[in-house]
Amino acid sequence: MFASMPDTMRHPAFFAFRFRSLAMRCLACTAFFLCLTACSGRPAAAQGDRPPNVVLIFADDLGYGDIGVYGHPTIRTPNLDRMAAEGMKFTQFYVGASVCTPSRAALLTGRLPIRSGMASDRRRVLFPDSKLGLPAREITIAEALKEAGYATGIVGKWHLGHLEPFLPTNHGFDSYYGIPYSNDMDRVAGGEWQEIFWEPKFEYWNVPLLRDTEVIERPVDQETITRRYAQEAVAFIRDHAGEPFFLYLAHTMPHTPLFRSAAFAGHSKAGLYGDVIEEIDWSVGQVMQTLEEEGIAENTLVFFTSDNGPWLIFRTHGGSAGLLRDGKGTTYEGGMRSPALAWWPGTVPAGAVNSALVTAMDVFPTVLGMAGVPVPDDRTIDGMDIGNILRGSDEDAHDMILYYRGTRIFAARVGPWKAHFITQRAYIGDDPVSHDTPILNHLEHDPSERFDVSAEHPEVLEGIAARVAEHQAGLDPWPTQLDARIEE
Ligand SMILES: [Ca+2]
Repeated sequence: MFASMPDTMRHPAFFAFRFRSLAMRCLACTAFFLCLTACSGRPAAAQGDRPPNVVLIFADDLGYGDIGVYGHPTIRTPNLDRMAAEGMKFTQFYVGASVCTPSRAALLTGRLPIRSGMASDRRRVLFPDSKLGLPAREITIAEALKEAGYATGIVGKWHLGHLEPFLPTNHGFDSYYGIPYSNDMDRVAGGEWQEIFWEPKFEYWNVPLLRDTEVIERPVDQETITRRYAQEAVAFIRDHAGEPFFLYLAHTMPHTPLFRSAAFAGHSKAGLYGDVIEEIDWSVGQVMQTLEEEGIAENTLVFFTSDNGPWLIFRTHGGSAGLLRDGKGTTYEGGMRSPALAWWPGTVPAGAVNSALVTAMDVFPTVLGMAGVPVPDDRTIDGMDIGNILRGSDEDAHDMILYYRGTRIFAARVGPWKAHFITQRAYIGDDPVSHDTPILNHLEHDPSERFDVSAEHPEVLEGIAARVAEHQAGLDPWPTQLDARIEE
């Protein structure tokens, strides 16, 4: 739609003005929604030439096996299950890294973390003493959509730099409500490891809650955080229902320490972890219900996924990757394959199950494509526009998935075949093991990565190695931003 507009009409201020004046006119009617419907002669949801809204919901450390529609036997997730029943469920969706910071960078920029400097072999994520964050040269989804007149908001965990130059409001978001890094950082009290995580009190962690760039609560009351994120998300949607918007709802949970509000205490058969997931599921329902009440569900893509796999060292507080091997921190499937659901009534076909190889980095070019925003051509974008897949095409997206750990490629998948060049457990303290003959798994026959078939398929290994070498020859890494610490 933007191509045919005069330049002044493409300016964000124009959109703000246009929609403000529309809202003023509609307030004269008895109800804003009725006005939109009656004045245009069609439902508000079918505002034909308006680009779609995007709600991107990102759970933290939620595993592939942790929700009902992905097979968990006792965690009940009726709202996520509804997203799948009325939308699309992906079974081979990959994130850009198996830990928070690089995974979030990949999601928001469409690029492998090594290209943005958000990968390191020393410090895998940002910490409260980190000096840097996502470089200003990176373009986030929010920045790109803001240029096209979208209202942009983030509710939740950022983890791409907690100092002001790196905060969301300096990366394209109009508003920010949330925590700047993980909820287990900056611990100031409590006893033994087991004790503090098994009987957590939020006062043990001096984690701040920010509104835009101001700390409004410290330590943040983590018991109510999921509920408050839902309230903020609902308010954002209601405030911006009359204009295109992008909402990034990045949950703090179920990253340990686990907290849920009183209403969800004892809610799940699956214990505390189940309570936490069921509250997140409730929050997803709040988002869907609000979109429906505002009459904009049919003009909104809701996409749900998780930043990395379950944190298995936390046992029953750490979730499950289902039949996938291992979890957070590793380059096994359980670390980097996440549940992913797309819901967009009338556009994404209902009840679709898609096994195409797709990645979190695809979100960037896909939503830009929907918004009519050109994908930046001055840098490598690793994601692909999967708009056709979301509309039901059975075409393939990627044929290769790279499993980086820090700055090194530990494994690569081409088609169904995955070669492990290096393997390492997540947090147990053992060293990486390089394999002279890489381990080879056929992921579609052997999703749990149990059977090494390298001896039978040397030509497959050669093919994968050649593809990786080609990737590395064209790589444009950016110096790591994760190692620098604030001077004491
Ligand atoms: Ca995480």
